[in-house]
Amino acid sequence: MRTQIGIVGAGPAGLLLAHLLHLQGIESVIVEVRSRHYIEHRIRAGVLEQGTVDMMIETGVGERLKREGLVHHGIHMRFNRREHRINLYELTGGKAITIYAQQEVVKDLISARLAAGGQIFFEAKDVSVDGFNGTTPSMRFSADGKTHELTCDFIAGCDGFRGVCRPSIPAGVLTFFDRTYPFAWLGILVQAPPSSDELIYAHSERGFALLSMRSTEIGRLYMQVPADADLKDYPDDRVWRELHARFAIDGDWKLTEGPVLQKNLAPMRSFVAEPMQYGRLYLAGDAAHIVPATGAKGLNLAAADVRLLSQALADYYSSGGTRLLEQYSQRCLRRVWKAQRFSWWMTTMLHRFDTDNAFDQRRQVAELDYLTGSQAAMKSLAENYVGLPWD
Ligand code: RFL
Ligand code: PHB
Repeated sequence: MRTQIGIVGAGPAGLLLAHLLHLQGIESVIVEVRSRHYIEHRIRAGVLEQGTVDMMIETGVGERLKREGLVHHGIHMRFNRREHRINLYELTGGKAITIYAQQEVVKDLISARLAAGGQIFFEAKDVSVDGFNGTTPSMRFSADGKTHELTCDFIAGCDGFRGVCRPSIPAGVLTFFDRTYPFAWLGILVQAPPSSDELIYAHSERGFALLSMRSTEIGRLYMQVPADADLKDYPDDRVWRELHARFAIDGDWKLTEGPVLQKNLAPMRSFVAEPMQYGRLYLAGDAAHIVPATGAKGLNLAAADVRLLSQALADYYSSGGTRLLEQYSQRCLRRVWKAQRFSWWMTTMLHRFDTDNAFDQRRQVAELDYLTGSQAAMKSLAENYVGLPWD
């Protein structure tokens, strides 16, 4: 089997890359370890930046997003039992975020890809990549009971943080930058109308909590728990009790409970691998970098990476030029590091650290107080939150 671009992973990065390449007349094949059903139901991100939304609409995969996505013009910050709204729309000259679940993005991209005759191998086993340090990259995998070898011009490693592409790069080539946090997020999906029209980021002495949603009928709530927390220690009533306490404000606001449809834990980590390329293997999305979810940036960064990669590959196939391919890593990393900084800042401002003393806690509250009282500070948050310009 032969194609132009071999793509490992059918997450947002791999699927969007295949779609953007197709629009430029470039062929690709995607190889994915999980089943279609699994990736179409994996619950993860919810917040799309303005640029990600615009890109989906402009490239013809935004019809359902336009119909079903919830456009939000602001977010709320809660601390000291009070709520403060940040008007993203006004502070950014008319930009917004859209709530549209990652698995819906994945569904839309899979159906567009298959409708265009694209090939995706689901439930592939023993996926490996080879030859990318020379001129003949290849991928091997088994699917449908057969072993396949796919030769290609380039490989795109879009296989997430635990994929095979990054570890296939020889030792010593990449430099890793990382930070782990002493907490994780416990997330619940709730069958009840969200208790706020807009997201609420809550700082409290008991730790961070976040109110988000998936639709007008389904809520999504998160709370900070210790990094080694075990779900069995968090029955629903304990989670609700904790959420009520963390969101509490003076006034008559109430958190509406409902049946918990799903409960999971997500680790918090910052990670960057540099450079994002070796030979003819290009890394994109979580395969190259991870941000703590507090900034809602991971999926959006994956979209920004593959936008640049598709442009660089289009330039290569149309003119033979390699300049954009050579610049790929450097151009991505400028944006990645800004998102790293923002996500780290949001995380450290809002979470409770065991090592914090009373000074640190006062300082955190002062930071939130400054943020919500300063147009300049709110504008800085807003422009990062809705998404920095692509380049
Ligand atoms: P993915 O989505 O992990 O996709 C990688 C795909 O590769 C497959 N794979 C392999 N395939 C073939 N061979 C192998 N050896 C393979 N190994 C793995 C996997 O099965 C998978 O299908 O990476 P991608 O495409 O880079 O996308 C990144 C995003 O998924 C991620 O950054 C976001 O979910 C992060 N994130 C958020 N991002 C946002 O932009 N906005 C948000 O609101 C937001 N909220 C979140 C989040 C992540 C969270 N968790 C669970 C960590 C909230 C949470 C709780
Ligand atoms: C979500 O809705 O899943 C979500 C929202 C905001 C975040 C992270 C996750 O910062």
